[in-house]
Amino acid sequence: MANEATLVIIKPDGLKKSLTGNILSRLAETRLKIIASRVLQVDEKLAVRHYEHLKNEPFFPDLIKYIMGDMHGENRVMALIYFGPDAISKVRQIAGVTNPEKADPVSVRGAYGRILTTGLFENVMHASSSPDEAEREIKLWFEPEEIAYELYPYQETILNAYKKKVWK
Ligand code: DAT
Ligand code: MG
Repeated sequence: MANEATLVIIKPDGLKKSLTGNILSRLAETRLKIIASRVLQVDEKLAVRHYEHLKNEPFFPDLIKYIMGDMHGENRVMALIYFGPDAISKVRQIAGVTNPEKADPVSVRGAYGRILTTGLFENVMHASSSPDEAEREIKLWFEPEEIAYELYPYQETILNAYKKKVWK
């Protein structure tokens, strides 16, 4: 089994329902390593890029609102990278299938997800579904320096006019 990296996002409903501990405990069953984590607010640009493969779906506008936290008054998500043998399918197994009604009741989506009356699947967590998707998503959500492992090639560059926030 080859080592793989996969992106996990605990979505705003997961934070609102205080499920981060439960989900991380479930993911610990995989024996994979966490090699990055951050809590952040998702802006529209990141949301649209993350879900760009779904932009023609009727539920796309709701999906963007959902991941940005607009449906929960909760604009945080927790993003993590898990790494190890067969990481993608191990994490998808714990997550359960996309539709929470069809997901194994013991999976995270089966136990905690729901379907909104609009039809949107509110399914608590995201998990990458292929190595190519994982690489695309990880590069979208994390900088090389935020990952405690050299996953993909990077280069060093000097940015003179780079605006950076520093503590006062
Ligand atoms: P997954 O998150 O299992 O990889 P996906 O990438 O196809 O599934 O879709 C991303 C999210 O969009 C999914 O987690 C919930 C929502 N979604 C997908 N298909 C849907 C559908 N048919 N109806 C409502 N929401 C859907
Ligand atoms: Mg997907």
